[in-house]
Amino acid sequence: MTKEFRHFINGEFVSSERTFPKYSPLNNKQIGVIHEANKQQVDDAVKAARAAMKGPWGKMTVEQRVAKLYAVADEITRRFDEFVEAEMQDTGQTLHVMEHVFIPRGAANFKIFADVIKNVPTEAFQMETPDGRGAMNSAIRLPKGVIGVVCPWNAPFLLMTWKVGPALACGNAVIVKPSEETPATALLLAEVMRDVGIPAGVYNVVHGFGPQSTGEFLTSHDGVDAITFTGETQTGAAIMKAAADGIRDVSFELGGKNAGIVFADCDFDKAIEGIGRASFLNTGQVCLGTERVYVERPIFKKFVQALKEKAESFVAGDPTDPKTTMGPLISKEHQAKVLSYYEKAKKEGATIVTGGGVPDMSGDYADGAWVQPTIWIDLPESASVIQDEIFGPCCHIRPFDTEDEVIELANATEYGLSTTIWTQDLARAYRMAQGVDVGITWINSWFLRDLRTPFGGSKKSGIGREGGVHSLEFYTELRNVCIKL
Ligand code: NAD
Ligand code: 6OD
Repeated sequence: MTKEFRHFINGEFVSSERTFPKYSPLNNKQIGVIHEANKQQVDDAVKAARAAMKGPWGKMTVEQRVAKLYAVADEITRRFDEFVEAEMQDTGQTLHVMEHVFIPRGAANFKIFADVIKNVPTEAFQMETPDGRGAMNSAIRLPKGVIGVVCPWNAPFLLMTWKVGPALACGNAVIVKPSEETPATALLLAEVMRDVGIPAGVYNVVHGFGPQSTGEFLTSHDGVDAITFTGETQTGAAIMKAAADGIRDVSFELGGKNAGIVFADCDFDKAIEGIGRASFLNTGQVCLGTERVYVERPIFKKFVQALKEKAESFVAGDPTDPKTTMGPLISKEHQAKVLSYYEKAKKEGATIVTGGGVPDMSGDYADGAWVQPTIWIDLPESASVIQDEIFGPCCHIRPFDTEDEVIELANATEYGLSTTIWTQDLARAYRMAQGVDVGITWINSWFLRDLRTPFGGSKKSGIGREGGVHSLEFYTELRNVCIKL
């Protein structure tokens, strides 16, 4: 049955005249129709959000908001299987990653920020004044207003709620623009919001594309007070230009070309497991993933052989089958992009350790967006697969000899999102953490998340930090109140 993905504006599901098809990444068959919001509908959503800020939502106490966000989290958990199924259909990704990472994180994103807002202290200074009576100077936090939330397709529910959770906890209203590839879970969340009694207009969803479509209409709307965006660096630049009109604040989580660094003294099996996840989880479609691996020379050959075995152990297929460990890429278009890099690597002289093409998927899955997990060695650092973010299940591995050398290699990119470092020498690990220019350093781990910590990228990987109290910096306006005593 073909699904219809409509907008959610002012508490109602709304259609558009224009629609476009949604294809399954598993077999490229159409599974739905997505409505494309026009300027008027985006304007309706903005007006609804602005009205909600003046209505009951804007008047709620923190405690009442916190109770509502807990109810949202509990309702997501109650409808867990529906969220898993919807996200699996949109992305083709495995049951395991849905059940253990993406959907539980969606629920957690509401609880963690409800707890943060409940517990964050107010800053206050007692001042002396010439009359001896003094003044009390405090900083109060107010919601920023209407937030435009523009999302990617690679972990749709986790990444959307990572923004919607803190935005609502801080008392804002939101308009979410999901990726045109992944409309489903934003709408399930709309049902949840309605059912737990989040007032109409607080949470709105408008579907469509980016340029000259819904994304651009939203980010250039002067009724949107701030824009939070996760996606490609180039798109971030376009959104920043739109936000410049009206001097609106932006929070950006952008692309990456992250280095994995493995020293000879590492726990070898754990390093293989960790780099295997960092390079191949979610079919390599994780912004924090590792497409460049640097391995200390004494263990280089052994590492390449072991990571090859790891790559070849992935089982592609039906995502609902617990034995499946790798899904397809998001779309045929993205498959063509990733395969074009597989060709470039060949032309640039790579030795292909494993993969390099499309797996043999017979039957219903023959036309899906599948690619093989792929490992290359022997390329110069100037090669395009070492320079460009591919966003596929692939990595290049290169040997290194010294700490200084590997820091220089790791930093030779315009990105600065994350790194994963494997060594048993923690003094060295800390030196490395200071030397590699990234926002997030994992030592003997990867994608181990504590939602209270700052998350974000350096260089062209982002602007600002999200997580814990850091999210409050973006989602609230700090106001200084000075009381003369
Ligand atoms: P994308 O930039 O193509 O699209 C993201 C969203 O922006 C979509 O909703 C799209 O419709 C919208 N958009 C595109 N052009 C727009 C415009 N001109 N104005 C307004 N909206 C516009 O990214 P993607 O392909 O969906 O996602 C993959 C990218 O996201 C990768 O580069 C990845 O590294 C990055 N990413 C980063 C993080 C992080 O935390 N740093 C997390 C996940 C993904
Ligand atoms: O865990 C998170 O909070 C987060 N933003 C993850 C990003 C994953 C990118 O693909």
